[in-house]
Amino acid sequence: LRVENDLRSALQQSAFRLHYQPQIDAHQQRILGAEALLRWEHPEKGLVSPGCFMSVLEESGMILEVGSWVLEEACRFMARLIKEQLIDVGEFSLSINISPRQFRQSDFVARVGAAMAAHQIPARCLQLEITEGMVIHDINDTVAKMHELRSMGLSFAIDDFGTGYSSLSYLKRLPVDQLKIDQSFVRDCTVDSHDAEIIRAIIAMGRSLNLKLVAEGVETADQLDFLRQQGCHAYQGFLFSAAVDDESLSALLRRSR
Ligand code: G
Ligand code: G
Ligand code: MN
Ligand code: NA
Repeated sequence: LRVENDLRSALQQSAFRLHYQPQIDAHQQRILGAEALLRWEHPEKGLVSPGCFMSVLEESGMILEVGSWVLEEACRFMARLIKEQLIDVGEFSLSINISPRQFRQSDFVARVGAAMAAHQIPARCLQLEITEGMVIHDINDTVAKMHELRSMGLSFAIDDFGTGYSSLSYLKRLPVDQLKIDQSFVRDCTVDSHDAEIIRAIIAMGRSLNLKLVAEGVETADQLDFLRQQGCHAYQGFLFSAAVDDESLSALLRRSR
């Protein structure tokens, strides 16, 4: 309850920030996009990551307001990247995490459309990250909304892939473009044959469904080598960069042009 109240003040006082983690082509050092990651600038604790408060936002319903802010802020930033010609439209996409409750809002599709229109950004610049857990609530509604958003031009990634209740039949029905291999499998993939096999299986399955594969939490060149050999397309992780603020991402993009 204490945290809930603190989060409400944070909303009122505009204490939320978005940081951005670059997504890199596994075969060449090229920035393909970035994932927007929420941060709370806490007066005493400094920057707080959502691991500590996402469940409170979700359970209290505050995620609807915070999620709207994230969408708005991400679109605003994307518009700036386009205006400053730091990216090429069609070659860079910004990924936004969407919580189950947010996705279930009846007017979610319209909200996304309105945010893009307000900032005049093309839909193909945006990707939405959803989790496998989202699907079990109501697969028909989820699939219908995904088709609508995709017909507008947005793309979808399944986040934390491999950690949820993924079944092949669900995956086949979902209009997704990308699977994000969870960092729990990447961490020990060069030393643990079990994790290596799971990654091989995810990549083989994803490729056979024509999906793009993005590995998360890549920290070492050995991990990247392994992933590349297995056919992974792109990665995020400390090896290239942690999530950074808007100015730092702009600087990274400027340097890479
Ligand atoms: O940045 P960090 O690794 O601490 O993020 C922890 C988790 O919080 C991530 O797995 C991510 O999916 C989730 N998350 C981060 N930002 C957002 C956001 O803007 N909205 C939602 N719904 N989840 C987020
Ligand atoms: O969306 P998701 O819940 O997967 O968010 C990824 C989280 O992992 C973020 O909180 C981010 O800060 C963190 N992260 C990003 N890159 C790395 C990395 O290379 N190693 C580790 N340990 N964590 C990372
Ligand atoms: Mn994510
Ligand atoms: Na993830």
